[in-house]
Amino acid sequence: MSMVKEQISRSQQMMGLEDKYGAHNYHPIPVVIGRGEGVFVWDAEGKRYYDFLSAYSAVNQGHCHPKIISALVQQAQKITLTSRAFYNTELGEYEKFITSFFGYDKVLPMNTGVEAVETAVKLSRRWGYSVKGIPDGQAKIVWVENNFHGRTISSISASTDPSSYGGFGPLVPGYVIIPFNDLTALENALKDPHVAAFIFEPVQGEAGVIVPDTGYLEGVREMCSKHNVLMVADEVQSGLCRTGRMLACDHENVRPDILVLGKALSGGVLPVSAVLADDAIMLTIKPGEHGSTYGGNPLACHVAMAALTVLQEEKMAENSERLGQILRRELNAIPSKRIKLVRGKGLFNAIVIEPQNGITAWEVCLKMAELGLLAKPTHGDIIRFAPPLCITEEQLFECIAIIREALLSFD
Ligand code: IF1
Repeated sequence: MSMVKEQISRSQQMMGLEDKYGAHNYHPIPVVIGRGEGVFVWDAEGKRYYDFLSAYSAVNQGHCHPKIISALVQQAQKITLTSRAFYNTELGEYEKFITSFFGYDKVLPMNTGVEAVETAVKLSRRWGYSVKGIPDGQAKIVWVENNFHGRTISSISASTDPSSYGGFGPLVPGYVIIPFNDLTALENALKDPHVAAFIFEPVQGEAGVIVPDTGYLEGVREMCSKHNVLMVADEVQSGLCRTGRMLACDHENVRPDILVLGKALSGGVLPVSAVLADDAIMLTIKPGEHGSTYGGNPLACHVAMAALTVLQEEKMAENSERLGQILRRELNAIPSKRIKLVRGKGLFNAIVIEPQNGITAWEVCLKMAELGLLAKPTHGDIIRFAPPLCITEEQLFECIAIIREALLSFD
């Protein structure tokens, strides 16, 4: 008897392959993306969506930005990787470009965001021992509750989320965790002479776009200086125009001692991250004491220079600031009792959903996907809204209409 192979869509086929052959370390929204351009992505059946997650703020410049792709393609035909065993013709130019762009003496190039965070931890400890004079092996690092800095053992050791650190112990010692947005708690923690650094996100992403009180960043800067503790800003997600300024720290004109960048540093084209600091900190790591096979590869150098140039040339911080105000105003005006809270800075926003009669943030995201807008819940009841920063006002209003229709469809 011939088995009539039921027609399943290409998307279903792709999801089946991932289920069968891939680790189950994610629970994605059931949409299979095959193409992206600017604010749009298309699924395997050709349906178009607005991307309201931007790959967790890695595609701030928009999907497949032509200038970034061109930089990639051109360099890919010359030399892509030399390793740091030798010099290469592109790295010095890039290092000069990015240190001048952000105003630091030096950069240590890495690949993923968490590698850059790990580099910041190592730099902080090394500075603590060789400059601050902390007894060897006793350096402490202060972090904040509900942080997210990546998935390595060292980063999850700072986490207060059991789904991040649970079942992966033993964890890294020497970490102190205090509440976010609490300068009194910070002052108390920094009095400990063994503290080398305070590492935090200026706006907390994974926690659900938690914006600290005005004055917090200034307070952190003052306290770190007062107690001779390095202020380390993890701007992997909050940086690169996402919050309406080039860096979230720029909102209070605060300069961290160590700046950590990733994600949109490559415009979503390939993993590129960077740690920036001045010589007194950066030169505490000597040749052969830290590195990475791909760190500072020629391809990444050109992609990153193009990605940063695009942010500046296309005034994406200004667009983020202006459209973020409109987005929050319009979200607050949606007459749905399911929206408990709207918060954000620039185009880095989130709504907190009041679960009612079985409708949670997940169902709202499925409905928005059906209507042509992609977003994903975090921590159950929070939906992050972070479109590419190239979005136009007209497109934003189309997205707001979709979000409104999705929410009201459950009422
Ligand atoms: C996942 C979260 C976001 C980050 C900050 C460092 C890193 C990240 C502030 C590490 C990475 C990613 C990781 C990715 C999903 C995403 C994420 F939901 F996990 F928490 F954005 F909020 N600092 N965040 O946000 O950078 O090593 O990933 O390049 O793990 O699912 P990475």
